[in-house]
Amino acid sequence: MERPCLRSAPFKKILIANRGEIAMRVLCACKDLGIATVAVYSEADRHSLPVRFADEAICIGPAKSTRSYLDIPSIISAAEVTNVDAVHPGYGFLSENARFAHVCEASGLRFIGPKSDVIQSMGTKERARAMMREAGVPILPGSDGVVKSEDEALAAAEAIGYPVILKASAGGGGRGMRVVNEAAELPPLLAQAQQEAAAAFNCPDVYIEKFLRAPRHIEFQVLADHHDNVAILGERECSIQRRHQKLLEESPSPVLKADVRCRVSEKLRGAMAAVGYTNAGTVEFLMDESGNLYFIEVNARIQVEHPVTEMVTGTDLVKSQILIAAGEPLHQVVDMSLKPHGHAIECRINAENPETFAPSPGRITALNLPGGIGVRVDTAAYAEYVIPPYYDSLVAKLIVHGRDRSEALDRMRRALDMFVVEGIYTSIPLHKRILDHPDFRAGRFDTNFIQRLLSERPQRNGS
Ligand code: MV4
Repeated sequence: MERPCLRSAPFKKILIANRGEIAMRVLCACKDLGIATVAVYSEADRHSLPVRFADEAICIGPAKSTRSYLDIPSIISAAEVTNVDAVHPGYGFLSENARFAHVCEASGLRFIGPKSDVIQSMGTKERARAMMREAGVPILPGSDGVVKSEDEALAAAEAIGYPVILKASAGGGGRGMRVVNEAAELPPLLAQAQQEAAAAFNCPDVYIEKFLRAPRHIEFQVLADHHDNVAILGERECSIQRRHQKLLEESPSPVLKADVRCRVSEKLRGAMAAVGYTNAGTVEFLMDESGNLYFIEVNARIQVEHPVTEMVTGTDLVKSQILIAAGEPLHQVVDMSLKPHGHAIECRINAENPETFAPSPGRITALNLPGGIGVRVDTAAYAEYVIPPYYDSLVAKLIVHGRDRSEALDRMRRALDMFVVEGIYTSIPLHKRILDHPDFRAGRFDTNFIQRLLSERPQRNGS
C-alpha cells in the first residue's frame, strides 16, 4: 500500500552506518517515514551532506575506513550514546558482516538486514548454492560443495567438463576466482585460488563450477518479511561491467523471456522462504546463449543499482527494508497488485580517469545535475565538494525512466549531455560511448561488452 496503516512510527531513531549517496538515500527514506536520523562520519567526511541533513551527527574515527565505517565498536558506541532503535548499514562496509549484525542484535539494536545466521549462510557461496539447488532453483554443473583435495578437484572438473571456474567459498563479486581450461592447469590454479582465498577471506575453501565464457548477468530483487512472505520485484540486467565494477544497469532485462522470469521468480519465492531470508536482497544469475538462467550468489543487502527497480515497480525499497525490519507484513509494505511498467536505466557516474580508470578524487569546481521528466539523480556531491581519496569512486547515480527501452535510452543520452562535472574526471564520456553503440542499443551484449568496446578504437574525448 502507498501509505501503510501503522499503529505508530516503526522506529523512533535510526543510525545510518554508511556515507555518500547511500547515506543520503537512507536519510530520505527515514524522513519520509518520520523517523529521526543519526549520521556517522569519518574525519574526512566532516563536510558531507549526510552530516548536514541528519538530525544528529557523530564522528566515529579517522579517514581510513577500517578505523571508522568498518569499526564495529565505534559504530555500536555511536548507536548507544545517541539511543537509536535500529541501524541501517547501506551497501558495502558492514552491510554483509554477520558479526556486526549479531553485535547489533546483542546490543538491543535492530539491524536493518537479514538475521546474522542467514547473512553467514548466504556468504558461504557453496552453501547458498546447495540451498538453492534443494529448492529447485537452477544452478550450473559443479562440485558437490568444497573440493577437499587435488584429486577430488580433478575428478569434479572432468565430470563437469572444461572450462571450469574455481571460486572462493567466502568470496563473491569476482574476487578469488580462477578459470581452468584443461586438466594440466588445474593443480597450480587450485593452489593459487586456495592461497588467495585464505589471505583475503581467512578461509581457503574453494568450489568448482562450469565456466560460461560470455554470460549475461541478471539479478532478481527480493523483499521478504518476518512472516514467511516473499515478493520478487522483477530483475535487473547488469552485464555492462568493467573488472567486476558495474557501470550501467537496467530493468527489465532486454532479453529475459517472460516464461523464464515467471518460472525462476516462483522457485525463488520458495527458496528464500526456506532459508529464512528477511529484508531486501538480490539473487544473481548468469544467462547462457540459449537464455537459460543459473544461480550464482545471493547479495544480502540493498544494492547500488536498486533505483532501477524502484522506478519500474513504484516501490521504495529502502522504506520497505525499514518497515520489514520493524516487523510489518509484506502486504502493508508493497502493493503487489501494481504491475511493473516501462523501462529504467542507471549510469554510475564515477570519479575516474577515462583512459586509465584510475580514481580521480579532488574538488568539484562546477556541477550541473540533469533533471526533467523521468530523471533521478542519487548523489551526495555538490559544487565545491572535495571527493576524498579514501573511499570508492561513485559520485552520483543517474537514473532515468521511460515508457519503453528506446525512450529510456534517449532520455539517458540527453541527461548525460546536461550532466556537467568540472574539476575531476568522470565516467560520463564512457557512458555516452556505451549508449551510442549499436550493439548496446539493440540489446546485443554480454559481460565482455566493455572489454570489446575498449579494444575497438581509441576513445574520442567527450563524445
Ligand atoms: C562466473 C562466470 C562464468 N562462469 N561463473 C564474476 C562476479 C561473480 N559474482 C561471479 N562472476 C562470474 N562468475 C561461471 N560459472 C563469469 C563471471 C564473471 C562475471 C559475471 C558477471 C558480470 C561480469 C563478470 C565478469 C567476469 C566474470
